[in-house]
Amino acid sequence: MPLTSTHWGTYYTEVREGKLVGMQPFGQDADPSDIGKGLVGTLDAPTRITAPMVRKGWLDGRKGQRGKDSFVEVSWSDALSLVADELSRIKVEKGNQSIFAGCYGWASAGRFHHAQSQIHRFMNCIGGYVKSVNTYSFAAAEVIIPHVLGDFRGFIYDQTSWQSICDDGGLFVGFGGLPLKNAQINQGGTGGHVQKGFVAKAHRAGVEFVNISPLAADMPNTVKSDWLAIRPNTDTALMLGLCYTLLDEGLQDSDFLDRYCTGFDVFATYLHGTEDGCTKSADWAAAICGLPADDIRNLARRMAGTRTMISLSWSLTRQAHGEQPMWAGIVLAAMLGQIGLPGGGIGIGYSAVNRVGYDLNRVSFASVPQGINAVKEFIPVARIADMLLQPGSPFDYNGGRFSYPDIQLIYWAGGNPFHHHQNLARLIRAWQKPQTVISHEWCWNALARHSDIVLPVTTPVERRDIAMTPLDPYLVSMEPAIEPVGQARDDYDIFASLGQLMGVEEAFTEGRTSEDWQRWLYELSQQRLSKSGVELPAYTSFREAGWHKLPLPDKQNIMFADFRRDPDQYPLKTPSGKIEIFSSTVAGFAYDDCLGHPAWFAPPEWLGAAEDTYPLHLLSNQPRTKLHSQLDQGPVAAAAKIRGREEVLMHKDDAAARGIEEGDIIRLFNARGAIYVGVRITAQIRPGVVMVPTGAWLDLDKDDPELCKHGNPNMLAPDRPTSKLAQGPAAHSCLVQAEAVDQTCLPEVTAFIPPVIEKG
Ligand SMILES: Nc1nc2c(c(=O)[nH]1)N[C@H]1C(S)=C(S)[C@@H](COP(=O)(O)OP(=O)(O)OC[C@H]3O[C@@H](n4cnc5c(=O)[nH]c(N)nc54)[C@H](O)[C@@H]3O)O[C@H]1N2
Ligand SMILES: Nc1nc2c(c(=O)[nH]1)N[C@H]1C(S)=C(S)[C@@H](COP(=O)(O)OP(=O)(O)OC[C@H]3O[C@@H](n4cnc5c(=O)[nH]c(N)nc54)[C@H](O)[C@@H]3O)O[C@H]1N2
Ligand SMILES: [Mo]
Repeated sequence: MPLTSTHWGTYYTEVREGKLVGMQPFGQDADPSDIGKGLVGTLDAPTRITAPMVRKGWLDGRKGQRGKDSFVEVSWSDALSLVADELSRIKVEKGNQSIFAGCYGWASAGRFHHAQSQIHRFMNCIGGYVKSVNTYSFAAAEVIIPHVLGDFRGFIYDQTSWQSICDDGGLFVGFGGLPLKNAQINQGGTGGHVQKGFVAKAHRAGVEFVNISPLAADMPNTVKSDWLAIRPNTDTALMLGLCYTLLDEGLQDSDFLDRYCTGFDVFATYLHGTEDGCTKSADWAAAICGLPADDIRNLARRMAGTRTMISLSWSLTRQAHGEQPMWAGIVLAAMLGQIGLPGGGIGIGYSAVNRVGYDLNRVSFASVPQGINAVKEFIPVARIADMLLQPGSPFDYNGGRFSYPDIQLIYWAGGNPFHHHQNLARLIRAWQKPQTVISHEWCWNALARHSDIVLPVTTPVERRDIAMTPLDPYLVSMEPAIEPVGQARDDYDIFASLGQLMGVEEAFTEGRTSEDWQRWLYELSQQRLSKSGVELPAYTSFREAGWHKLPLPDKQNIMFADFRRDPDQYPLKTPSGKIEIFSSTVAGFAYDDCLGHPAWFAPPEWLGAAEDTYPLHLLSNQPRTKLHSQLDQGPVAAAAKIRGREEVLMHKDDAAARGIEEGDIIRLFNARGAIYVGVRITAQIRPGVVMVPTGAWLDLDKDDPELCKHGNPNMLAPDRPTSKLAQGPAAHSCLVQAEAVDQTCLPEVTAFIPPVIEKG
């Protein structure tokens, strides 16, 4: 059976009569994910886009509305001419700075057919595009942490290894828990899932776990853990209460603070409330985060008394002031003085993806060269609706002041903004502004439906590729399982054809076929790895073998070990070379929503500000049965739905108070919109908190553009930046109300019924 690689693992593809009928686990994977089975039945389902499509209203002189119109099927040659002519026209009339191809998104695994790499290379060939910076995953961390630790990207996949925690750790404190459901994923693929095994091993080795989360399930029940059911978005207050307790009881490591940090004195003044008159004591924190003050004091003492790893979940960044829990968590770890020691210190995102805490050799694989973008305009990734609605308006970002470009054409490949963005009703309004929207998709999700021209693409199981990523030791030769469905083409071939029409074919392809590129990428990687002492088999041997595992290092990674050993020789890349508890750079930006040291800011929406209208805090976590919106149309995601709708976890008291019962479809709503979701009642969530996983394909009611019948939580989440510093997304700061509805007249779910298509 041919092998394939996905972001959720490596599988053998089982094919019968030209159809994919099974995804069999790869023998090397001790803990394979079921998500892959979600592909079965989707490839040629009605949701598949089988030919190029043009929105009817766009063809008829730009009438109608994106997202509501029918489509006209056209030939590839007509579709490509339309796209090339439109790109050329906009370039001439408005310039490349009016083309947005910042198109964020995960696309698919595979080093060559990576949609983002392809589109950005192509756009650079035709004169550039407005890009986006940072990610939806952890934008706030990407911007604040370089000020505090000197780097972010360098550290994120360099966390102290699980093996070190097993050998030397005593206590693991997870702010945002340790959600194993998320470790099913690894960007670019994985040959083996390791988090579950590591967590079990640490537990057997005697490491104790504390789950700080509104959700009990954020810690695997295989480890006995203390559950501190914190109010959402109050981790910074809890951390400050812990810091204050350490200081008050003389438990801080003053030598560490002196030698490795700067600015503790300013922070201590803040803890004591010298200026604002507010002592950040455990009692103060308790009132904010809804936990007993004694539990906070006890946790501080326990942390100071044992080797402690503080893990900060990436989700903490996706809330208002998401910079603060990252910074405060680092400062808390600095006060404990264990940064750079085996098994302790600070960690970011254990179990957020499979890679974190997995000892790997640092290797650098070749990737598709991106060329140079001649356009300098950019946006922080989550400011897309602001950009479309307010061209020319200024915005702050990391100390700079910029302005939003005036976008006339959007070109998207490999992401789904109607999955990832917040306040979707607002995005849809903003999305009507540009003259033209072009996308490459394989399925009729909301992105495809909201495009003017949709070009149908292949999926990874319909093309050859190589999975190789520095985030996993396995290289996988991805072999096609089936022929491309309908007229689907690879992103690369589409851009090569457009290149031909626009006179940049040679620049884009460099005369290489897909196969030539893959060999080129592999052999260049082979040369690079060889220089660092890692040998790869010859290209043809690798293809024949199907996969190759890189050797694992024989030493455990301990983040900041060098810095700890010799801070003069291995300074951090901060202005002081030390951990910046106070950053004069950030203070110098003079932002009212991000000071020079970590601080508590009450979010605009949280339980502390909840009133009768919207008394519940909505979290929208990563879904356990899919990756974002990918494979929501498949059988694995379907099995977790309640009568075809996304689930909501709700505390039994909140359900009882509203006359809601297990399995009911209910309406969640706020001023931004409403969704229908199916109820799962539990005692394992903090009362007052509801959780709807992300990923349900947007399915707007035809009479109510603010109602999603299928349960997409981004109808409710706010489109509000974390702060002026990072301008990151803040989905997790969201208040809602829930109500029972008449179960006998629910609107039909239509998410998976394709739009009306006319033959051209
Ligand atoms: N409320 C809320 N919202 C969130 C989050 C949250 O926690 N709460 N999390 C955020 C986070 S962390 C992230 S990373 C984002 C994720 O947001 P995205 O990465 O945008 O979500 P995906 O559904 O993975 O979108 C990938 C798209 O690429 C398409 N695709 C797959 N393979 C190919 C290919 O080969 N070629 C082309 N052209 N297309 C392809 C898929 O069909 C899919 O539509 O969501 C963010 N949104
Ligand atoms: N199965 C699956 N796994 C995935 C993904 C997926 O779509 N599906 N997406 C991948 C991607 S792109 C990313 S970026 C990572 C993200 O990884 P994370 O950011 O870790 O993912 P989340 O599930 O959003 O959040 C983790 C937990 O944090 C808790 N939490 C939320 N808000 C708060 C808070 O204010 N305080 C505290 N203490 N806890 C809080 C939630 O209960 C949640 O279960 O996941 C990756 N893994
Ligand atoms: Mo993410």
